[in-house]
Amino acid sequence: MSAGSHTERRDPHIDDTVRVLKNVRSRLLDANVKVPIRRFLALCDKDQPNLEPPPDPAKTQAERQLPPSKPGSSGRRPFWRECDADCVPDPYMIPRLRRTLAAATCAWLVCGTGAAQLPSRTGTLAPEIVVGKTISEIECAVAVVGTTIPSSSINEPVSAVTLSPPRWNAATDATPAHCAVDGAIAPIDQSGSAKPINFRVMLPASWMARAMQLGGGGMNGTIPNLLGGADGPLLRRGIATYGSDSGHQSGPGFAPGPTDWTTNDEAIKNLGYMQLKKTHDAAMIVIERVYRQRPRFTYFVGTSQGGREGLTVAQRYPEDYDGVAANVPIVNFSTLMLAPELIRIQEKPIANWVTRAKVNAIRGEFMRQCDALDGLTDGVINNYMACRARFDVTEGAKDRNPWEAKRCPNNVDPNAGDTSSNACLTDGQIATLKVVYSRYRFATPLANGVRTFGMWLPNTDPSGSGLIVDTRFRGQDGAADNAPMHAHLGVLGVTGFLMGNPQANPLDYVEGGPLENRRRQLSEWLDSTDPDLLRFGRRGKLIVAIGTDDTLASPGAQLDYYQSVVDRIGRERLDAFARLFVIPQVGHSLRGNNYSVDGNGRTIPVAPIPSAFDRVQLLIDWVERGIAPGKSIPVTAGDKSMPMCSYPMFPKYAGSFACSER
Ligand SMILES: [Ca+2]
Repeated sequence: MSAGSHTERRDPHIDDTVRVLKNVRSRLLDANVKVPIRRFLALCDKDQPNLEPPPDPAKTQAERQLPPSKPGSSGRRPFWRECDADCVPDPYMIPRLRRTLAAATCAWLVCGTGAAQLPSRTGTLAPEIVVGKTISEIECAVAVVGTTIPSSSINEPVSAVTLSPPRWNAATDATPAHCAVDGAIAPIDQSGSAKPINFRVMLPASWMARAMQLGGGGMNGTIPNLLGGADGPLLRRGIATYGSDSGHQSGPGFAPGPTDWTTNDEAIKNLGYMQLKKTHDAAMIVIERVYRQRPRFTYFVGTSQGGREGLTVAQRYPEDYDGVAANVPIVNFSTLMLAPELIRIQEKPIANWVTRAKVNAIRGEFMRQCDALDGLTDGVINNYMACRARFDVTEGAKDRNPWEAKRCPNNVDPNAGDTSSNACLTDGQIATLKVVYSRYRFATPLANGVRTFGMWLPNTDPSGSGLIVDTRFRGQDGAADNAPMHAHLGVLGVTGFLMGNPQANPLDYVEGGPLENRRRQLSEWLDSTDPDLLRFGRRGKLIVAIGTDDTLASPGAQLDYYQSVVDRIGRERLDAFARLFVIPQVGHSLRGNNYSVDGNGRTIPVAPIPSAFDRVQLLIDWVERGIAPGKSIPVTAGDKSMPMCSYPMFPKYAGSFACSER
């Protein structure tokens, strides 16, 4: 049979089946399992799913629309050998192939539960494999779970781990039956500002030997939604989930709680990284006590702060995870908390104040200069790299002014209240915008030798998350005597962590001043900027996605981190285990719209930008089935679809959208 006819018959479902089959076979060979597949068939036959009915012998070959057998063929074709190279199985083999897949899976289970443990790729013994294990209310009991975990079992310093009595939750329409176990990890520090880490483990009645640690959000302080939220019903996927409040407690709802923890170094280090390991180690023990084995596959999935935590575990604890998915990660946490203050400090002279009246003029200028850079004037800036290069004044010719076209005549604003796109900008306002849209250079390098913070990218939300405000704050020229102190989501990282006083004025910060040593210390604890992901890549798979119109996280810092990883380990090695996706013009929720005015100044209809994808399934497929996501994968909004491109590619238009580097 010619290679050409093989290619014509290629079918993605067959490819998937073959890939899984090869994976199972290779693991069986790794484990030195040489018992014939037929024997496992006999062992497991009664439990086998009926994957596909056998071909109807009454039908002629023509009726089955299959090509004729190879002349001289015995009818028993060695599809293994065919599948070792460029695998394209003969259609006659597919029922047999699928039956063998079921048998091989069965063999895998038999090995896992009985005679042997399968060695992992790294050469160490992996836990036993049991797929489809079930528990009931009987296992959800103090007698099984216990009341404590030895501190010596936790591989970061803790003084005690206590477990509350487990709670059994019967199945509802929304949630499958599961056991919930709460615990608390006590700090070493006995002072009042040191706090416990409260954690929870959710153990589904029907378990697929998977565990997933879920990251937090904002400044943390509450246990995340362990049912999965936007990532779908995780317990239904047979995943035991767990997570913690990260070692400090916010108030009811999302109200801020006590702030004394922000001056406690153990609490700050817990937030930064230690709680992730402590929670992981405690949860593994709870899982082992309940299911009597450790998970076969361990994951970390997080968004925003939780995305930073995902990068953190990949960098600090790479041996603990098979897969990490991190959406919109806060990469350079210590500086992200400071960055809004850097803008307000730049605006201390009243002449530098950019008011909200200028928002339409700013986004209109971004569109005018950047919309068409991707090949289509459609109100979406896809070519984020070229657009950033225009407005980041640390790139290109010295002293150039990307805002020249918007400069007020003679530096005098004739109508400061003009909110239209025609409004002009004074020199002081332009100086501030240069700070917001250019890399910020540190006085001295921070952790991992990072010298700059990427700030924000030119896009349609210049005032998002308080980047532009109409208030004068204490410490700024023109502020009233009773003016408020400037505050934002991460301000405690400046006042508490950095200045050691939650009541301090964050605008008193001085770059390169007396707080420099503390800045570097905090960066070591909090920033997930280590570009060397190779240790993680030996075992794990990583999927990251960011949006370029994100005003809460810093897309500039995220892109600079992506580039640092590429620089450190090279594109080819990175591609083997990581995807660093960028979705243009979506925000912190990875959702967004085209702008209502395109780069030519025409008003156009507004519609959502396609951005939806199932990261958990992508990750599971990659880790458990060896199916790598493409470097361009489709994302959707309703019935619209676009390619999502891995950095540094973007969706370029040439009759249709395709990922391109330039
Ligand atoms: Ca465009």
